[in-house]
Amino acid sequence: MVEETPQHNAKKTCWNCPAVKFKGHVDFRACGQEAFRKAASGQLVVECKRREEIGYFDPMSITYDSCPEFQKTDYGYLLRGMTVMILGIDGYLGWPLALKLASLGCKVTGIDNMLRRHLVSEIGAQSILPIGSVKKRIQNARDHLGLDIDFREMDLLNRDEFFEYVKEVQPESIIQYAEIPSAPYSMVDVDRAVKTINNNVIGTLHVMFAARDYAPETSIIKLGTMGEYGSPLTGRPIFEGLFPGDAILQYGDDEWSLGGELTPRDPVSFYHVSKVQGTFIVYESCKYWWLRSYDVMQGVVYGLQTPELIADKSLNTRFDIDEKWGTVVNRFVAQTAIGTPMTIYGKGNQIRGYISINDVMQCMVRMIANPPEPGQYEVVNQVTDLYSVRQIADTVAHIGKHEFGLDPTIQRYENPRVEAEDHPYEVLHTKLKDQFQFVSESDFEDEIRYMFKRLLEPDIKARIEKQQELLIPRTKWSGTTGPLKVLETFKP
Ligand code: USQ
Repeated sequence: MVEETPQHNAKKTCWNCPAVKFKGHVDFRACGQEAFRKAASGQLVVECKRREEIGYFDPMSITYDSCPEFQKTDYGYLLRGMTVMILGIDGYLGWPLALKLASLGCKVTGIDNMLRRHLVSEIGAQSILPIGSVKKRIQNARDHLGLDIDFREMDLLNRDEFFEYVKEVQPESIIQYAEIPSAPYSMVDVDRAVKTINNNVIGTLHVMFAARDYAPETSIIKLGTMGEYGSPLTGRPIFEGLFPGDAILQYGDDEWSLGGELTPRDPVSFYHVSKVQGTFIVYESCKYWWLRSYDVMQGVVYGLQTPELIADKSLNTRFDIDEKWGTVVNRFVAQTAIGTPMTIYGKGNQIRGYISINDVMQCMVRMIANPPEPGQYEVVNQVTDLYSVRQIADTVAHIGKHEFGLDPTIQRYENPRVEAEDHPYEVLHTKLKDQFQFVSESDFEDEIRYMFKRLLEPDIKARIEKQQELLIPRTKWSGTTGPLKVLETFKP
């Protein structure tokens, strides 16, 4: 008989479970979390919010695989009917995550202030996959997948309303997706830089204070970005947020341990600066208030399919391809689909970490299923592959030409951004695999094929053509907006 590999969180205990009430606050900083956990074993008692009948018990005495409140899923043991709050539920990632979690039996509730729709339409663009109102999307999820999703139109910046909501819902997990995600948008002018920083930073502060006061056991998953780290020119590795225990700083004749300290950040736009600020807010809140969080350094996301999204076209997630709101892989496929050139900025040797939307969903569910310990702040680098911009253009061109009969062109522009164009990029991203049993289910080329298939549907292609002008880069990091010099045009 083949022995089944135990699931990543099978032996986690009530110590990690957000359904447990910890009585009183204990300052774990005095002794370190690990030491505290050991010392607390057998001495600390808790209550279960879901199974009040068992009274007080040792949190280390019940494991997930032995608790009837947990169900076994493909993503690990998951609290039955877990209450998950998604902030920014109407977005590119928020919507598919809502569908995925609801289909796993979670109670999904979310807010959105419709800012993304508004900002995209402000520049004359729109999602090129048609999406209905949130009310309609929720109805479609009910009709096609039998799912119930709770939605409130609310601005995370409206503090009183948001605090009331957290108090009422008592989320077991909060997903912070309610951020303005565009680097170019944040660089247009002072208004947009301020709006980005204000929205993202104050929003995250609200999340942490709401958790402290109304849901202290909740597990918070905060979306950061790989762009927080920049691309260190020395080629030193990009660790997962914190230096590993054996990292050493050597200076002069002395050596110091760096273990556990936040690694350097070198953000590449004011949007990325807002994410670095978010990192410090979450890191400090976990330390001060015993909150728990995964800070997810996500690479550039691409693609448009998850099993739930493709169940029916009315369940599409939004898909932007204009110069401000579209990301590079999605843009290149859209540009090639309508016969306009792929716009490489500068040399195209810039390397970034990438991940498909389907893999993002898998990672998120695994992290939701396996919450951090009280007081634990952990960073996870959420990428699967590294590519240069030129490699992406070549792959899109190859598939477009040989499998879809298209005529791909590349146009290199003077780089509107301030970023290194030739740089080493040594990213460590082992936690997803080692701690959450994540295995990628996506193939880069297959995702591009699927995107071509959808974007070449006549009605979708027509929607891209309508915003053709908006595909051309115009936003410069210098603060001016206008046409950029074309350096080279060629057929790959
Ligand atoms: N690029 C081009 N041509 C284009 C668009 C982009 O050459 O038409 C280049 C950029 O110069 C950059 C790379 O492609 O070197 C990635 O750019 P992007 O616009 O796809 O992504 P970025 O601005 O870095 O931001 C996106 C998301 C953001 C997320 C981030 C992850 O918009 O929300 O945080 O990816 S990361 O890049 O790892 O920081």
